This record gives sequence, structure tokens and C-alpha cells, in this order.
Amino acid sequence: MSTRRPTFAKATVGRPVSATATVGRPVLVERAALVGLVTGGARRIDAEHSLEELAGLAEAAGARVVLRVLQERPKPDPATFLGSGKVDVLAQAASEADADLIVFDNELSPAQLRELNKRLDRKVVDRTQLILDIFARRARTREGKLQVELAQLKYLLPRLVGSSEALSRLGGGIGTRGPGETKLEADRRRIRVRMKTLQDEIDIVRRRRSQLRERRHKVDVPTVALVGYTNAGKTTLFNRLTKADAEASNALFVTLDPLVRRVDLPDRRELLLSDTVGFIDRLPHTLVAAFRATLEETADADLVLHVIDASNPERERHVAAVTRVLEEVGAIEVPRVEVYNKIDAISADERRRIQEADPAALLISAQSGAGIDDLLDSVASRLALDQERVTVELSLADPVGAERLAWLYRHATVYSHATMGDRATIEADVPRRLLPMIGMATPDARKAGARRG
Ligand SMILES: Nc1nc2c(ncn2[C@@H]2O[C@H](COP(=O)(O)OP(=O)(O)OP(=O)(O)O)[C@@H](O)[C@H]2O)c(=O)[nH]1
Ligand SMILES: [Mg+2]
Repeated sequence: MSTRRPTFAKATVGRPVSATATVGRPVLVERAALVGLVTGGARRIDAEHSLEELAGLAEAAGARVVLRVLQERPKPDPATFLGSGKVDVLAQAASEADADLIVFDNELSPAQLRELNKRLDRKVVDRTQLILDIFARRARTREGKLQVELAQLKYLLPRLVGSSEALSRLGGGIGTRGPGETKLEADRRRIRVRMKTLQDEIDIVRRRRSQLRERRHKVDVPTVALVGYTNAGKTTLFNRLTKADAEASNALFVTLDPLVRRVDLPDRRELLLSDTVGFIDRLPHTLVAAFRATLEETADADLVLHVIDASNPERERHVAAVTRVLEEVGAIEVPRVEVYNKIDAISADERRRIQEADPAALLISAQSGAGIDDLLDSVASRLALDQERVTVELSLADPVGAERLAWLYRHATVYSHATMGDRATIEADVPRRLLPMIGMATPDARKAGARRG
């Protein structure tokens, strides 16, 4: 026993766990220690939430979390990330918790990764590698697999330099799925060649996709894309709207490959709805790049439904992360509706707060079906092609005025909103057939009126 006591708190400590795989062969579940850093200026609570999310990622990758460590430091140590002394303490704590895998909540530099591998004498992976691993596990389609492999190789390439020792430590399990061992041992040149091949194949798939997309445009069926943070409930909503049966579960990154299905609208028109890969805070850049083609489909949609888990205390951070990715893939200009899901799991007060903060927000429960009819109505009106730009004056003191204001935010696209005392002037695009809802005549009625007068 060392005389130095670890200063880290342990999450769970127990015997090595084994689970039974579906084939009946016992497999060893990797025991993971999670390590986060609170740097100067950052809030501890944010780092805690991030570590919590990392635990969800580790579980999605098939590991069991046995230790959590949060270290405060003005900035990461360039050589050891944690600082030399703390690495020793971590090594001790990890051995006491019987961890065989150490996961860092940040992206480690190639040098840090090498050093930590050596000093900790265990497999070390960072957040990026963990996410890449989950994607490698989940990719089902050829395109998905190509994209993940490309991202993994991009990540691996700079880490190959003189790292044969670190690489030889990689056994099976997290951080090693995807490119096989022979590829890991291959030299950089061979990896570059493979990357080029992958990119070419992805380009072919991508061209086919864009042809399909053009064909969809020709038939003039509007497309609506579901986007959102991982686990927000996109697939549950997709299944409800399309009566499909795609896999939805509480694990992170369940959906990777895009799905497109038809949805019938209440006004008898139809639309194509797509479900796609979820986003996450600090989504590895290699993945955004590899999944660019998939994500860019979003930029081509007529409407984006941004699904938000209203019950998650971190929802604002999630919204910000999704907005960043939308910007990155050029989808920020597409008309977007925020859909707050899981309202069955929040209080009435909370629901009111969300609605007050964003009058255009739609509140739903994909699980119970609450708010779904409203959502469909709202989507139908926003997709209505025959819109008319109108300026409406409303008295907010009058209940009818307040009701119309709420209606406008849900069914029209509001461009400007000016208030003076209790009067509001709204400029908005309103579907023509819905003009009577705000007390205006439809164009047909106006023509008829003109003929009479
Ligand atoms: N309470 C509640 N849970 C919900 C609701 N909608 C979805 N969920 C649950 O949230 C979890 C995630 O749902 P998914 O539909 O898989 O979420 P996703 O956004 O597709 O997730 P990924 O594909 O993994 O990014 C599942 O356990 C669902 O059962 C809801 O309205 N209320
Ligand atoms: Mg999903």
C-alpha cells in the first residue's frame, strides 16, 4: 500500500463485473475511471455536468463507471494534462477502483495521450475517442460506416508518430473498434491512402444523395428535418409522426443513419420527415467533418424542428450546442421551430416559463402524444406555400388581441413586433387560407367584396 492517500472520491467500487453477451459467452465489461478538469474561470458545476454526460457516453460505449475525478487547475498541463503529482494520485486511485480504462473529458494532445498511457499503465482514451467509438458501434449503413472510419483515421493520424508503444497497449474494447489492428499498425502513408479511398466513396454516396434530394424537390414535397441534442427524443417523435418503429432509447447516440419517411398533414398535403444523428457539446470536429454530408441535408430542408429535452437541467447549453452545429453546416438560415419535448416530465410552472420566454415554442410530449396535433397544424401552416405578408395591429388589453398574437407566433412567420403601450404592431407572413383567423378576409373573399362594391 502506498502511504499517499488518494484525494479523489470514488463513485462505485466493487468486484470486476462481467455480463453475459447475447451469444451466451461471458464478456468482461470495461471498468472506467472518468477524469475532468475545472480550469481557471470555468464553473465547477459545468464541469460536473460535463462529467455526468461523459458517464452516459461511457455507458453507451459499453463500460461501467467505477471512479470519477474532477481536478482543479488554472490550465491543462501541456505534458501530463493533470500535472505530474496528480497523475500519480490518479494511478493509485484507478488501481484501487480496479479500473482498466481511463477516460478524459477533454481532447488530449498526442503528447499528453502518450505520456498518460505510459504513466497510468492503463488504456487511456479521451472524449473524442469515446464518441468515435460509440459511432463505430452504432453505424449500420455503408455510408455511416465510411464516415466513422474516416473520422477515426483523421483522429489517429497525428497520434501515430512514434506511438507504437501506446498503440500496442490497445487491446479490444473502447477506442479500438473500427479500423482493425493491422490498420492501426500501418504507416501513415497507408492510412492517408485509405482516407483518400474513403473520401472518394463518401463523395459517390453523397452525389447519389443529392440526386435523390433533387428528385424530391421536383415532386415538390416539402421536407422537414428533426435536429437536436442526443437523447432529446427525436426518434420517439419521428416514430409518432410517421407511425414508424425506429429504435429509440435512453442511451446516447442511438440514431446515426438518417431516416426519411412520409407524414400526412391535417390539410391532406404530405411532407417528408427526416431523423438524423444527434448533436452533443464539443462534438468532435472530425465527426462533424465526416458527417457533413448527412448534416448538410438539414440545410436543404424547408423547415427544421429543433427537438429539445425540456426536462434536462442543461437544456440551455444543449440548445446553444445545437445552434453552433447548425451554423457550422450552413443550416442556420432554414426556418426553425423549437419543439420542447418531454413536457410530461416538467411542472406546469416550468411549461409556462418556456412559453413566455419563446412564444413560438411548441410544447409536446412525444411519448404521451400531448401537443402533437398542434405541432402538425403549426408545421402545416408554416409550410403553406401561399403566404401573404400582412401588418396587424392588436390591442393586448383585449383578450382577442392577446389570443391573436399567440396564434400569429404559432402559425405565421413573424418578422417584426413593435409594442406601444398596450398596442402591438406585427408584421408577418400568414398562410392565405388562415387570414380569417386574425380577422382578415381571404383573397377570394376580398375579390368577391370588390366585385360586389
Ligand atoms: N418522459 C418522456 N420521455 C421521452 C419523451 N420522448 C422521448 N423520451 C425518452 O427519451 C429517451 C431518448 O429518446 P430518443 O427518441 O431515442 O431520442 P433521440 O433524440 O432520437 O436520441 P439519439 O438518437 O440517441 O440522439 C428515450 O428513453 C425515450 O423514451 C417524452 O415525451 N417524455
Ligand atoms: Mg434517435
